[in-house]
Amino acid sequence: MKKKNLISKTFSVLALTSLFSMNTMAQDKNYVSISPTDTPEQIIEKAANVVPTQRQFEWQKQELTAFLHFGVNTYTNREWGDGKESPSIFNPVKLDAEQWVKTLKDAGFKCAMLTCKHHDGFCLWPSKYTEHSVKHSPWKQGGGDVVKEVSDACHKYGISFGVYLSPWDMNSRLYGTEAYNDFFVNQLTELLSNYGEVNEVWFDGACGEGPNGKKQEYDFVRWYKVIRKLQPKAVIAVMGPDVRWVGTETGRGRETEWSVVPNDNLDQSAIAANSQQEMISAPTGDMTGQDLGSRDKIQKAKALVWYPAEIDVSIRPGWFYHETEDSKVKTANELMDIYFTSVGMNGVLLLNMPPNRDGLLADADVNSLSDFKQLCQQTFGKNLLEGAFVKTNGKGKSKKIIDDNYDTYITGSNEKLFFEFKTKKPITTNVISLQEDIRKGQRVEEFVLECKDANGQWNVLANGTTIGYKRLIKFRQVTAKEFRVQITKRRLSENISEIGLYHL
Ligand code: FUL
Repeated sequence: MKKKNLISKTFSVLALTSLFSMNTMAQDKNYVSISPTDTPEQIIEKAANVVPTQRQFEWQKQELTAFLHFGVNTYTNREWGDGKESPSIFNPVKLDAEQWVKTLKDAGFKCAMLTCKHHDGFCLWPSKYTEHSVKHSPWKQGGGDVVKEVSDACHKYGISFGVYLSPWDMNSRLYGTEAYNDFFVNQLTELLSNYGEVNEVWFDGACGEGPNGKKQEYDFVRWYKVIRKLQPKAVIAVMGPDVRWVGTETGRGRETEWSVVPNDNLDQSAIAANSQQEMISAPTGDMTGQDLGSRDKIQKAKALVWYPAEIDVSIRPGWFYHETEDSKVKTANELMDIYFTSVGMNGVLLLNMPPNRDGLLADADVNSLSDFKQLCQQTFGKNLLEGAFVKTNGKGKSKKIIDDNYDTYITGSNEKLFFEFKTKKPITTNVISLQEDIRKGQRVEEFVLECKDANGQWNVLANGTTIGYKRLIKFRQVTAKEFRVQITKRRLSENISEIGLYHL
């Protein structure tokens, strides 16, 4: 069956998803409807043909993105404020947004996202629509604008800028009324009009009002339309249609992470409820929610959508800066583990780096991030397969798979792909990296890495399920000259961009 016939042009299951049709950049579509008459094989083929929008692809390629949690909580030493804080407590006398952004840029981060307004409602920019902002703080005699300083620094250093604007607002009198949606749109419009290009907008699902608290119906679709109009390149994350919250704040994605999931996962109230889970906790081992996009799951779907995972975690136990946590900053090795379980599990890492009361990133955080960068460089600076002789499905020809260029790829057609690598000298390795060209869909379901021992026997070193944009696996260290990677299960002909072996 031809791909074109498989893609419904009349998808309109939810108001939310109708927004996808506003995307004019896409090649193929990032959603598909499932018809009751589709066979199981047709559904798998449909899933394999769902692709990211251009903005989703650009977002995914970043790999490393950062959160900057900063605001009145930095001064009250709390994680959640109450909206009653006096703006007079906000006084970051040494604030240097260039230090924040340069630290991130030097460490390889591609985006900085500022908490422009957290749940306490305090605005880091002089919003016209509230008095609860920097304009009534002593900082720069009320003439300062943190959003401007951070966005200017991002544009100067060439990384993208993201906006966190909390839907829950404990300060606004309007919260709980229909007028709050107008207020919110006004604030969003300020942020998306006055600070240059914005590449991500983050809507948090958290709300601690409780059963007797205020109830606010958020007019999400209206908000999304404002974003699409003012900043068409921005992805809308978490309570939004483009990027999915991975489901924990531990830095761990899923071993099997499908970016194509049933549309049912876009249920906004369910996402909101889940985001109230513990902030930093070890993986529970509970498999609930572990399977989002398996063959079984998608068979029951009404529609499928490209909805990739973002993994948010803080470099410290809390999201905001607390001096008592200076000794609890994650080490470079811990950050590397997180890199493996986020970026290495087909996700984008959103690492929080909270500035302190002076308005600077603390030494402990800066040092740890720079050690992490060094470790990344040492580990991934050079593909140990570089210069190896490569055979694809038994034939020696293309080196596209080890050319360090994501844009060149090899497609498995009738036969599943297998690659054999022979290095000039023995290499010592314990890490594999694999990448699919996701612009053609996510297709690999299982793969295996082997090496040839001294007796000419192939031994399994690692196996995995999904690859997606990137899959990293650490395995027992070996020294050998011959390696083999086989794609053992796939949804449709796979497109492999890169394979690398490394040593950590
Ligand atoms: C949560 C919030 O409640 C936290 O304070 C933090 O902003 C985190 C990223 O999201 O839902």
